[in-house]
Amino acid sequence: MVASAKRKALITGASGQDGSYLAEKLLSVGYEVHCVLRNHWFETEGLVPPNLSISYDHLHLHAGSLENVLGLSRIVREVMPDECYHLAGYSFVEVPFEEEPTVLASLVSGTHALLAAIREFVPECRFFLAGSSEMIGAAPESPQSETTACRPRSIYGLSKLSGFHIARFYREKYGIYAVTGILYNHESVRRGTQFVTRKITQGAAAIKLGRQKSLSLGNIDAVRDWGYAPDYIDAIYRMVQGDEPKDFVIATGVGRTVRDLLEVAFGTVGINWQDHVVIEPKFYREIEAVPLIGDARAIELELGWNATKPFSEIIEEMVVSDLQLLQKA
Ligand code: G4F
Repeated sequence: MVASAKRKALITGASGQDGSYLAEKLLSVGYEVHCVLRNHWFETEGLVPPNLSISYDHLHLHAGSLENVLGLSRIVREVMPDECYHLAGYSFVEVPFEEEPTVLASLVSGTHALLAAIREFVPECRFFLAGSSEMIGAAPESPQSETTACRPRSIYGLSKLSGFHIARFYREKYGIYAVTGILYNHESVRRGTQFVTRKITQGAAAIKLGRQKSLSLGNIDAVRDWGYAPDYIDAIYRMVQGDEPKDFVIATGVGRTVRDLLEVAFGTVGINWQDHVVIEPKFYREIEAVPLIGDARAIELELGWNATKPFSEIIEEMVVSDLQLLQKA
């Protein structure tokens, strides 16, 4: 009897929050998982990206980067994936002026290189691009859906919107199954500490343990639609398994302020946040006239997806994890 071949998935950005959860999910459902990691992860023997510590031994690793388009093309040709999940790229919305060319060029040329290689070598491969609510930017309405006009307000948002159009173009012109998830903020214990959720949960934990006295933040009236990262991985997976290639908004539909976040995080450790939070202009960003809140009814209706974890549980889980991490350190 011939064993049936495993489906092969290729993930860029695998060492990040989303990539690492996706790698675990795909392994758990029987995929052969190939990951593109930046060269520096291969330079020191035994160095394992922390987010991949659970799945690392089961992954096939390839050194590559968005800037090395020939390298990306070669990886696609070697792996011949059934599914390609393109999650790599700059993820912080505030891009320093000097880095604008790199952020824009890497996302555009990296997305194009992957799709061009798919078209040439493995046209049946399904392609997913991690888009962002920042593609929509200055929204004319709230909540925003797949039909909301896009007017990015950052180079980051503009680069994601360009990637979205490259994927759409390859779908319409070449018949590639290429889709973009318009992802709103999604958090977990693996979130980077530069993002406001983790900055606050880590800060609350450090203050509770007496390791830190204050926490400096920007605009605490800013509103975001915060969901749970593993839920968003489920949405991404469903999009790639769909009957037809379609782009979807992935969001909870509920907006909260950074103040709400402070209440839950500091409440988890029984501390009054007002006694510790300092507002610093350097972290300030303009507030959107219309808040970025997503309308995910299309993916709920068409793919049966739902957000499962309430905001307060996500933040409590992050605070508890940060307490444990700091106690171990
Ligand atoms: O956590 P943030 O830095 O996330 P942001 O900018 O919304 O971007 C995240 O979500 C996007 C999807 O919607 C992704 F595309 C993107 O890659 C990333 O994952 O900031 C959230 C809010 C902002 O309104 C910011 O002004 O928190 C506000 N904020 C207030 N004080 C702060 C701070 N943000 C940060 N990072 N640090 C502060 O001290």
